Amino acid sequence: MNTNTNPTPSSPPDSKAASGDKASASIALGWLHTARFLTTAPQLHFLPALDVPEIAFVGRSNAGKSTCINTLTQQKQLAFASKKPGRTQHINLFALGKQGVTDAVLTDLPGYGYAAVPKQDKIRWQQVMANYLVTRENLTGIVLMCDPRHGLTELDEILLDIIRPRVQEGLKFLIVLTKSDKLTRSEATKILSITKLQAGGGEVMLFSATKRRGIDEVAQLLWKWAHPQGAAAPAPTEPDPPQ
Ligand SMILES: Nc1nc2c(ncn2[C@@H]2O[C@H](COP(=O)(O)OP(=O)(O)O)[C@@H](O)[C@H]2O)c(=O)[nH]1
Ligand SMILES: [Mg+2]
Repeated sequence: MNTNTNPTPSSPPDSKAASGDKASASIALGWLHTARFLTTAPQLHFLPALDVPEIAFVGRSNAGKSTCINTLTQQKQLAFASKKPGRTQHINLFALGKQGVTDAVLTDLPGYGYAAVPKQDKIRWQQVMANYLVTRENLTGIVLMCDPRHGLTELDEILLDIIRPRVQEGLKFLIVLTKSDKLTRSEATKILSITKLQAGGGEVMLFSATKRRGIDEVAQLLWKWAHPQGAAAPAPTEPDPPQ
């Protein structure tokens, strides 16, 4: 049996790897918990120019983006989770970093595809988002939230086309399949492999805020994106340096 086919990413088979994973997951989650509101802007040119790594969260309205951000940061109200999709119309920036020293920024981009938003507003927001994704200089990674019961929609595909050139140049990319608690095990396995084919060089992870699945894995990946040199935290898989 190949243990790699296990669709539940939170149960690594090897106990040594598991303890290393636990340590780095707790570093990553501690770091994400430092998230604090930085600024909000209705358009790209109002955003401050920054030189720390920036990770953007994007996705259709109702995909579970706010819930995912709140879960990762372990803060109930950081991103506004709403039963009325389409209401978050600003780009919101959150600073991350211990001791108040910002070493990365999370960006919550407005959800797209909500039917009740007037067409002009939709077009304007698609332009703001495309502009951001193409031109934001310190953008290091993009996390695309997708409700796996709907799969990647036309607007998600447009977004993938927009970011493809930057992904080819090294921009990190992750598709988070949210609400995975709504899927059976075999549905989860299937949608995971289909989405991996569509991800064009990006990673894909199953996630559930309610069942608390995939949290450690996503947190660790974001930490790595923001700390490519492994700064300020021991790499748990490395042997101890000689005394
Ligand atoms: N079952 C389940 N529902 C979720 C999960 N994450 C979000 N939701 C629900 O999906 C809806 C949309 O979530 P929200 O975070 O506001 O989505 P956003 O519009 O993408 O920010 C809300 O009713 C959430 O309670 C999850 O992991 N499991
Ligand atoms: Mg939201």
